[in-house]
Amino acid sequence: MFFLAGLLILPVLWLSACLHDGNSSSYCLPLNHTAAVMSANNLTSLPLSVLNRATLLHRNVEALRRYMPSVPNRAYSANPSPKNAFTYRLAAAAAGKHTAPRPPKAGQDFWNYTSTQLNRSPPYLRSSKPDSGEDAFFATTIGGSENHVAFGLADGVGGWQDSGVDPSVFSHGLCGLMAGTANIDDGLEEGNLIGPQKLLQIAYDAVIGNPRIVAGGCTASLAVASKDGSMETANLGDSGFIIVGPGKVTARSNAQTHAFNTPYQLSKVPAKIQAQHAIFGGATHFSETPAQADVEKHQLKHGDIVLFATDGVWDNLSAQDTLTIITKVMEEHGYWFKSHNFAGAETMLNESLVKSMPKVITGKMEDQYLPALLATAVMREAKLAGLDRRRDGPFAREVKLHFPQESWQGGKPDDIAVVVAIAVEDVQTTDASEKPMKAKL
Ligand SMILES: *[C@@H]1O[C@H](CO)[C@@H](O)[C@H](O)[C@H]1NC(C)=O
Ligand SMILES: *[C@@H]1O[C@H](CO)[C@@H](O)[C@H](O)[C@H]1NC(C)=O
Ligand SMILES: *[C@@H]1O[C@H](CO)[C@@H](O)[C@H](O)[C@H]1NC(C)=O
Ligand SMILES: *[C@@H]1O[C@H](CO)[C@@H](O)[C@H](O)[C@H]1NC(C)=O
Ligand SMILES: CC(=O)N[C@H]1CO[C@H](CO)[C@@H](O)[C@@H]1O
Repeated sequence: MFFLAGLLILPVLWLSACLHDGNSSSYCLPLNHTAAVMSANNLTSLPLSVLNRATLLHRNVEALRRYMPSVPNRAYSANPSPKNAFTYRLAAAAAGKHTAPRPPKAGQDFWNYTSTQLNRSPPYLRSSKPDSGEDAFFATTIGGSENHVAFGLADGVGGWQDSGVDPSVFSHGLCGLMAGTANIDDGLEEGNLIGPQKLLQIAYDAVIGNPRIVAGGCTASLAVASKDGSMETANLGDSGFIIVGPGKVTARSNAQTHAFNTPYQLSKVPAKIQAQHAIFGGATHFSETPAQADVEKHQLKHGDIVLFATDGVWDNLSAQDTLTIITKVMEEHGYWFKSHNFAGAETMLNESLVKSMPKVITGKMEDQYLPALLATAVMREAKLAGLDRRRDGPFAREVKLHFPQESWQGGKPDDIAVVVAIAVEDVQTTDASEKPMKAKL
């Protein structure tokens, strides 16, 4: 995987290799993005000749970079001006609808990720079925850049079970493909950051084209956040996100629904099922496309928290409930504090504490890693709210509104997934890549 990423960084030279050596079409394979994603999942399926050729090219380009720096001016400036740049700390937490509440355990109930950790293996975070049920999630750097991340989630549409289809295959497949696609994306080299809608489209096309994913559907909600703290989101259906600054929710997504409990959804309806429905009638399968996702741009500030969750959370917790949970964690650990010692005082961010969050996660830190603390706290509260039949969550209120004859008291049992990203703005001195160059000059 790592190797292939290196190979894909240089599309221009790769293309020229394609042209010069012309006749072997297999040389050009990685240029096709869909094909590249598929082969990234199975490196051994790339012909040996391609791999050897790629190694050679990769080495030559490294050599070129070293001896022919494209921006020589910066190397001469005695004191390059420091720039601020964002990096990201992330975590996911999940609970299947049938798992009883339990103390959260790393690798089972929550997973951590940073954009700043080198040589991680596996290179990106993605959900697998037994841990999160039909809800799926992912988090990854974009093309290995510590300043750019993509993350989000998808909620498998449960109704597919009636057709004998496992709804988790679609949602986990989609998230895995988004993670893999973003992780090897080479656009940054040319200054083109892939957007969340494009990422969703590529993964969706791959799911539709994948014969192993027979049918299914899911909602999708994701973001791409970058070096300058700008973030673009794409949201389709009733999963969604909030952005939280010290003491307040600064933005939230809108749910897209056709009707009560029927979210916008991506789906794959096999011809056989379509024909059956045409003849015998039956469930209507809604089928939106990534083009119908809500796309928004947001500017993050140092310490901002972006929290994505599936409807297993939003049916149970309002944005305000979620803020209360977040506030408790942030204050308990000293990340937020009250500006003065009186009630109603403004909430402030401990900027240096946020900056000191670990860049590399080791086993011992997991319990205190802030994004994981936040994700697990929200996941657990949603789970408990769901189990608490006396609590009237948003879902229960909606049921009462639409079906007053139902004596519904609690939430509906559902899978839960939460993804948290914290933006960390830090002074960047010089690029690491400039160091060897300076040494030579
Ligand atoms: C890219 O690869 C995919 C999968 O192999 C294939 O379906 C598609 O036609 C290819 N596209 C181009 C432009 O070659
Ligand atoms: C990878 O590709 C090889 C060769 O085509 C095949 O034998 C193997 O089963 C594939 N593995 C997976 C996990 O798809
Ligand atoms: C921020 O946190 C650090 C480390 O816990 C602490 O030493 C410092 O006093 C805090 N700053 C403020 C303004 O609370
Ligand atoms: C909250 O979601 C949980 C999990 O989906 C579900 O079990 C519960 O019923 C929901 N709770 C409420 C109050 O909606
Ligand atoms: C349980 C878990 O997810 N642990 C991971 C935390 O992050 C480090 C660094 O990415 C991984 O090595 C651990 O496996």
